[in-house]
Amino acid sequence: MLTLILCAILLAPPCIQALDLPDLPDLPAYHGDLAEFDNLLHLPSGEGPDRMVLGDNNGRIHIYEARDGGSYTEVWVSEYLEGSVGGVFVVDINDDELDEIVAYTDQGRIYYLDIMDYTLIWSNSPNEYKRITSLTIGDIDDDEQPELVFCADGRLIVYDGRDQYEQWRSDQTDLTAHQILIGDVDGDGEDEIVLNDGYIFDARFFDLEWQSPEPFGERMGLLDLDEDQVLEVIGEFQGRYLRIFDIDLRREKSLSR
Ligand SMILES: [Ca+2]
Ligand SMILES: [Ca+2]
Ligand SMILES: [Ca+2]
Ligand SMILES: [Ca+2]
Repeated sequence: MLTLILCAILLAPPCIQALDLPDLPDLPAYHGDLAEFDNLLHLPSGEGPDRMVLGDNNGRIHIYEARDGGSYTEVWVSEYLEGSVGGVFVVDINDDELDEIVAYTDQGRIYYLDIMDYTLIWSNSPNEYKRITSLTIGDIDDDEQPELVFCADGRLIVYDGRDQYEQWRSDQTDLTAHQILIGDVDGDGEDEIVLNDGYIFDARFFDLEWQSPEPFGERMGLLDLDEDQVLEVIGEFQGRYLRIFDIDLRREKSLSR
């Protein structure tokens, strides 16, 4: 019996892995989970050794290549990018069927880099935004290219990824989210933009659907935990404590029986 229970536990799908995390080296748990970092990503594997992109606090992007024995070595470093790097992405941002490296900084700069030779393809103008607190990328409308969705200077901004212009900006000027997710969190078949500071916007028409009286945590994930085919927001507070929010019911889920 005990063996059966142990097998069931071992074979149970690990829930957290269901969140869309990049594949990073399989290190022992005490090395920390690098896949959780916004500023460290594997580049798609090609012919050569495994490569990683890392954005640092001092405004530089680094490329590391795998060497024997599980080590990595730096093979390229960028010029200074204005501000601390807030996040890096690998995505076909300009709809030419080739992935780019996309990075943003806390001082309002966005950069596209070539994924093979790391040359700068595009950056926004230095004075367009003073501060970006969070940025994500997703295709939220009918055109085929992805949009950059970010909080800049207190507003939520939707920015065309290929043609690089502001498609929309919120009337709200007090938005300072540090994480943004895109997903259908109320089961109506349309995506919402979820800000960790408690705002839910319709991703298509940008109506403010709900302003939660409290934030959803410093870090969030989306998962359906109650089989109603609606994703819940799982919010992490102080780096560990979890609370679960039913956005369709506009309340924190009660987990007590
Ligand atoms: Ca591209
Ligand atoms: Ca689009
Ligand atoms: Ca929805
Ligand atoms: Ca659910």
